[in-house]
Amino acid sequence: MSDVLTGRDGAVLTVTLNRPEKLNALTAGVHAGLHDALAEAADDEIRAVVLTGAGRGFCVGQDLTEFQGAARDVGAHLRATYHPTIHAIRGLDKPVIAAVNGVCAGAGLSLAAACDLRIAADSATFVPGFVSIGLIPDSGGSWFIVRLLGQARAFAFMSSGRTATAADALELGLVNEVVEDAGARAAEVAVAYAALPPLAVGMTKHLFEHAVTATLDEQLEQEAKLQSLAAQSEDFREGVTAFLEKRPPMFSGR
Ligand code: LHQ
Repeated sequence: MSDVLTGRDGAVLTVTLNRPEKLNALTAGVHAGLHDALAEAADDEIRAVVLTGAGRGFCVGQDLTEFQGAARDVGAHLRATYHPTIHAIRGLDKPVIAAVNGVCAGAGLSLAAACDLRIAADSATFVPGFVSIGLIPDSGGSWFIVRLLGQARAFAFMSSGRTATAADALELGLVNEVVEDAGARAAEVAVAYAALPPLAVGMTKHLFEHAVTATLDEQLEQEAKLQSLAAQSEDFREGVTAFLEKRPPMFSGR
């Protein structure tokens, strides 16, 4: 059985980390599967992606047995495996929704934080992980988590090693929603995205990323640039026509 499974349902691609007995700890094999899955997600037919884990875990980060006793260059490992995964998620012109079905730790937390939305099961837990084993947040964890939580709460949480419940995570701003069945809710949200104009959704994703480091003038300019493109799309014409004709729009993605 493959370490990463993909399944298509219409325009939604679900990517499932599949090492349930190890709470979906990340090995070289999982990384390879994840890279292939995210390449599949770039297909124009796919309009939303759900990332989840099999069994009772979402992902507990690096498989520590791979590093045990070995004098590995961790920096090189991060650059070669984790960084392309994070870039692939951020680079996709469509939403990636983490369905956090269970425990989420270390680089698994970074992976969830790299997604556009996080929907947590009420049984999910969030474990900073890194500090408890003498490491610092990696795989974008420091970049994403400070943006989600703000500096004071990001430092307090990530340096504490303290496990956050799903309710804590919601309060911290780490997750968007807490529900009983994260997979079912994420599928519902993904289907809703699939009905929206994909160019506008994708550009909105990139626009908010740009806003994080831009000045007001740079952001106004970026909005003007992307709005010119959006306004040239068939989907903009369809959106306005459907509104005027009082019917639901059908967006083609062009
Ligand atoms: C695991 C793991 C695991 C292997 C559970 N590895 N097997 C570092 C280095 C290099 C490059 C990249 O980045 C990083 C950053 C990282 O991600 S470092 C890793 C950070 N993660 C952790 O430190 C989490 C370690 N795990 C735990 O603290 C616990 O397992 C938690 C609190 C997540 C869950 O506890 P339980 O619910 O009690 O489950 P468990 O501990 O019994 O785990 C179930 C199985 O999964 C068990 O295997 P076994 O064969 O004994 O049943 C664990 O050994 C295995 N597992 N995490 N990261």
